[in-house]
Amino acid sequence: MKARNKGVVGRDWKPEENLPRAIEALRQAGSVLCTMHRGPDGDALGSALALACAMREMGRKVDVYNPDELPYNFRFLPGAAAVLRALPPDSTYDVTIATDAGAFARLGPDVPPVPRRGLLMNLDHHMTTEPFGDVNYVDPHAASVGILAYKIIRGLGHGVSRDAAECIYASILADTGSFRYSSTDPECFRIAAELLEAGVDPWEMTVRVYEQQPLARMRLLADVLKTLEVHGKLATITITNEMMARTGSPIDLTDGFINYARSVDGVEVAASFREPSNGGPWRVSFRSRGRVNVAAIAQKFGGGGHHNAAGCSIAGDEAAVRARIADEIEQALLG
Ligand SMILES: [Mn+2]
Repeated sequence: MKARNKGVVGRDWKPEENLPRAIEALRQAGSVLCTMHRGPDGDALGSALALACAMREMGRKVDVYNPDELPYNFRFLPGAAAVLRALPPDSTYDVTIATDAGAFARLGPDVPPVPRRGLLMNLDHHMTTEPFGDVNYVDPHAASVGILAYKIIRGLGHGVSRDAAECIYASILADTGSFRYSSTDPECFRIAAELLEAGVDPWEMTVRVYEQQPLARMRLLADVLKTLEVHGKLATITITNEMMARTGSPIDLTDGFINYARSVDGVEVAASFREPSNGGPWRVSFRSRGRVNVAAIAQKFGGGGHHNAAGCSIAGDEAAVRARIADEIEQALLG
């Protein structure tokens, strides 16, 4: 386990060498597929749509593909309505871009095989990402994958349109918690300033992303917060199938709930337990305040993520899963 952590977490991705490779591949591409991890979040979707916008503006043929529901509060983004849930079986591309994916296995089933997908480009900032691309432009220091998309668009010599700027800005909001998390750095403020100059309206973006929540989400939050437990520096919440069914919504409305658990004074690590739907594994998400690297914990269970935000899936009965997680977090807090 240690060797694996060492190999993956310590990898030198050489982003400054791979950015020009990504730019060159897209300069030569006539057709592009943009895709992202299943169950997309604001960064995965925003970065994919930013590149899709820019490549279409540059006259390229572009498809965007994800088989799952798009996150409710990011469906307003330019190009979101044209995201395909399935791809024609004979579709071919010069370049296939995967944003924020972490692993090839997290992409949808319709991603074409070699050679129909062309060059596979892995754009990511997870420290645990797998080098599954033909080009791996990975920068664990980037606040969001939208930052990488921004650098590619600029590198192509293309101005950032208002549409692309909104997608990039949304990706930064999503992954920095609106410029609050430790991923927030001078670079993302500088780029955000340029996005405002390109026409992004910050208040409009705030309203769209944070102040147009489905009522069902608020009701669900009330249910989930009743499950909050605090044991020392660990806080947990639990999301049951019964709670999800009561919302009557097919979409995942739980994004961000775990942050309430972490926000309790004195808590270092929060974990959220999502009950399996039909015999599948428990889905466990982690948030850290900074002392504990939760990506390393998630990795022990085959998952991954960032230092302060990660997740994994674990099979087993509820008590056993909780005990294993509590044990790992306790060890990490002692270390
Ligand atoms: Mn991301």
